[in-house]
Amino acid sequence: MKKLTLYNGPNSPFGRKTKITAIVQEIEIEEKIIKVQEAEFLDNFNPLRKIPTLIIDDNQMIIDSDNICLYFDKISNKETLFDRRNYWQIMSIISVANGLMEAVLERRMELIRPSNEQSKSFIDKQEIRVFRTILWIEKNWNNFMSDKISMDQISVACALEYTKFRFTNSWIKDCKKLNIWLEKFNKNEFMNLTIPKEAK
Ligand SMILES: N[C@@H](CCC(=O)N[C@@H](CS)C(=O)NCC(=O)O)C(=O)O
Repeated sequence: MKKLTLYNGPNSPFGRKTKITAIVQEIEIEEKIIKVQEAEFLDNFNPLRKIPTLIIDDNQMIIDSDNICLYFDKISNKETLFDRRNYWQIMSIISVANGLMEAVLERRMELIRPSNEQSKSFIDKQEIRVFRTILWIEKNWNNFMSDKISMDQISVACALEYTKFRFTNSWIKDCKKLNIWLEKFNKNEFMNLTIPKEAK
C-alpha cells in the first residue's frame, strides 16, 4: 500500500476538499498541518509552495486540490464522486467553487496587509465576485438536492463555509435554497470532522 502524506493548512478550504474526499472515498492518509509560509521543504515538491500538496511514498507529488481529489477518487473502491453522466457539469461547478474560495482568500490576504498597501478596488472586486458567484450557484446549480454525494457538492459546501468563516453569511437572505441545502449537507460527519481549526 502506498504511503500518502497530505500537507495541509489548519484552515484551507482547498485542503478541506481533499480531506473530505479522502474520508468519503476511504483513503488512508497521514495529514500534516504546516505553516505554508515557512515550509521551505515543500518547494522541492511544489514550487508554488501551496497547500494542499500530496506526497506519495516520499518521492512523488500531486499538486493542486483538484488533482488530489481525482487521485483519491481513482484509487478508491467506492463509487465515483465524478459521475460520468454529468461529468462536465460537476467539473464546472467545482471550478466555480474554487473561484469562490480564491476570491474570499484573496480578499483576506489583501486585508491582512499593512493598511497603506491595501487596494480598496481590489477588495471591492473580490467582494462583488463572491456575491455574484453565490447568487449564480443559487440560480444555476440544479442537482444540489441529490442525496448522492458528488465532488461538486463537497466543493460548494467547502467554499460556502469558508465564505461564512472568513467574510460573511449575509448572502443567506438571497440564497435560501442553497442555505437549506448547506445546513443539511453540514450534518454529514465529514463536514463536522473537517471544520477549520480557527472556526471552532
Ligand atoms: N489551486 C490550488 C490553490 C491552493 C491555495 O491557494 N492554497 C493556499 C492556502 S488556502 C496557499 O497555500 N497559500 C500559500 C501562499 O499563497 O503563500 C488548489 O486547488 O490546491
